[in-house]
Amino acid sequence: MAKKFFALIVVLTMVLGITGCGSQSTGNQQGDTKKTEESTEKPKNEKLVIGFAQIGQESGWRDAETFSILQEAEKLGVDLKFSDAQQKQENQIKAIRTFIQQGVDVIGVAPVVETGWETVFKEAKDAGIPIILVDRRAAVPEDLYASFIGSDFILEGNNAADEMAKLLNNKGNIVELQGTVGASAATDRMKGFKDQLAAKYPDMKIIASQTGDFTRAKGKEVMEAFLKAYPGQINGVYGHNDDMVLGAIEAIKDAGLKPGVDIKTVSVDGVKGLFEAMAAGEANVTVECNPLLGPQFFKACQDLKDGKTTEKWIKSEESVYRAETAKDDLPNRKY
Ligand code: GYE
Repeated sequence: MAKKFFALIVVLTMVLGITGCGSQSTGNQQGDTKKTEESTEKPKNEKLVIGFAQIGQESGWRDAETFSILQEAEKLGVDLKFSDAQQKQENQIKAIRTFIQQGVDVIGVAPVVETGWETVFKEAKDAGIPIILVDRRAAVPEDLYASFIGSDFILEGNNAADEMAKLLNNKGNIVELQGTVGASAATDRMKGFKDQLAAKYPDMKIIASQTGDFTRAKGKEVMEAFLKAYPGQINGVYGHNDDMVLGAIEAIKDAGLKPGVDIKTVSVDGVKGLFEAMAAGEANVTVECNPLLGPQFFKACQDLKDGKTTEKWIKSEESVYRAETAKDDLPNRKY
């Protein structure tokens, strides 16, 4: 599956002329320049010209989102300038500044962390370029972005806690694998889970909580440390994403325990790998978070270009999936 995905990325990269880092246009720059010389007014792009400042490639979820954006851009014939920030906010800010200089119609950004965006968003606003927040939020005044497209992370955290309570019969010790520190998806998934325990499950305790940066490798590393620090005491692991729990499953097995049985798992995303783990009896629940945001993103871009207003929060519709139905669910999963 991973191979197939990367083969498709390679094909799209060739078709769209996109590089892994930095930003490149997919359109005909010469043609655009000519038009500028001929007309006195600021030229209106006929084609939708979009800049997208992606975070990186930290998880299967992120790869699926990137693929959805690239695929939809190709389908619609969008001139997409795509940048991969390799997890660094400074790279995302640089990319946004480049997009402003290039005069794109709309800028999409998946903010790696929540704070530190105000200055660059203001620059985009002054240049008349709307910002769409994709999949993570930024802590900025509402007039600095047009829409947020994505999930309710607090609700995901609440749902994860309810699922963990069912698995543990309302009682037990939980360790938490946090996402990237300062990312809205991590902050709110942590809060949603914690608040639900406080409100409904007084006998369930988070005994340790540490960041695994949304990656499988770090999820494994942190789980190894938890297993050493709390031998025989961990009843459940809550991961802010599936990749980290897939890493934790390896650590649990290495410690001679049965993941999904001795230590229950609940995580967020709904990637295929986690369904496979559930089907194999090694994971218990995933709270879905939809990464296939390409179609909604470009629809909002087009609306903004056409002078229409878009909803402030374009919410994703999501479900909860459990091990019991994983085998039947697997063939229908799209990411
Ligand atoms: O859950 C995680 C990814 O921002 C919602 O980022 C997204 C999160 C997703 O790395 O797997």
